[in-house]
Amino acid sequence: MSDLKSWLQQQQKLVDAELKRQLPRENVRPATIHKAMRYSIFAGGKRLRPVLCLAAAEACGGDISTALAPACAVEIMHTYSLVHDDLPCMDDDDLRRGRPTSHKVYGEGIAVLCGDALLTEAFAIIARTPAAKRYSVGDYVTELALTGGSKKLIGGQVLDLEGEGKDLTKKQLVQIHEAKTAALLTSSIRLGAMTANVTPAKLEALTTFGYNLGLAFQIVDDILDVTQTTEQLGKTAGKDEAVDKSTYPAILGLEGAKKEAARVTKKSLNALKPLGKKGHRLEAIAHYLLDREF
Ligand code: GRG
Repeated sequence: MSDLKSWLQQQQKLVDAELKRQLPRENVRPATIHKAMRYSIFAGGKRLRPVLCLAAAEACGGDISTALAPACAVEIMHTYSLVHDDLPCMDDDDLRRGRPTSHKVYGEGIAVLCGDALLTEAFAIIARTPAAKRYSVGDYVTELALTGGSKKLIGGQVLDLEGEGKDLTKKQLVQIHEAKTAALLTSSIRLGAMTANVTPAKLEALTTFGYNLGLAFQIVDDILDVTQTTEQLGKTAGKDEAVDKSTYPAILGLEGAKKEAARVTKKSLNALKPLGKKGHRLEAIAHYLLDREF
């Protein structure tokens, strides 16, 4: 585990350095928007999506430096989704990554524009990824666009909004989370693998891995909302229950949700078999995410 932790820290540093290089500096005019973009990006996220992108590239025999552009792009898209998700017209949250949310600091107008600017920047950055033999730059851009679009991230948010105040079934909950959470995790992995010129069969296996890992990640996120404190999470704990949101613990009970997280993680691990020993890092990340405390 300490081996994994130090590898993760190393990759997080690489990603942060690349994000610092790629995003416009704070003094570029108009400074407010660039300050807001950097404020949310460098607020201390776990960098899970970029790290998965790099680990997938490595697992497919690729070069980590080639996968840095998509790694940054997925983190930037993720951060945009958090900035918009926290807005008063969405989840209305005051705290994110241990800091006041974007609209609390910069006001709603700038927070909306900050999300828009981050989303746009994600595409500028992914377009700089070197093409592989099997995958063109257009393939990378399409992958990210489909994930950010109305059938995945945005669609999931729509289902989430429409589900407010209703008792959802487990099936409905899965539909929301496969679009809202699992899709971007899956694409992060796929993009890393694509930069390594992954074969179609292994890409399929990694897609199944990402889907199940994404669902397990969300189940654990729901559990932590119940079991951890605001300080530990860096975002408002107990929020789901306070707004009567349908979650895995609400539907399955806390123990049932824990069992479900373990079951889905096992499915993700089974999917890694075609990668053989090269899948060891992804395997370790899956275990780590199941046991995480924030
Ligand atoms: C609001 C138009 C609009 C779009 C955004 C996809 C989406 C719609 C919002 C998603 C926001 C969200 C809370 C998704 C759930 C996934 C999740 C558990 C996010 C938190 O991810 P972590 O724990 O966060 O990796 P850090 O801060 O560590 O990066």
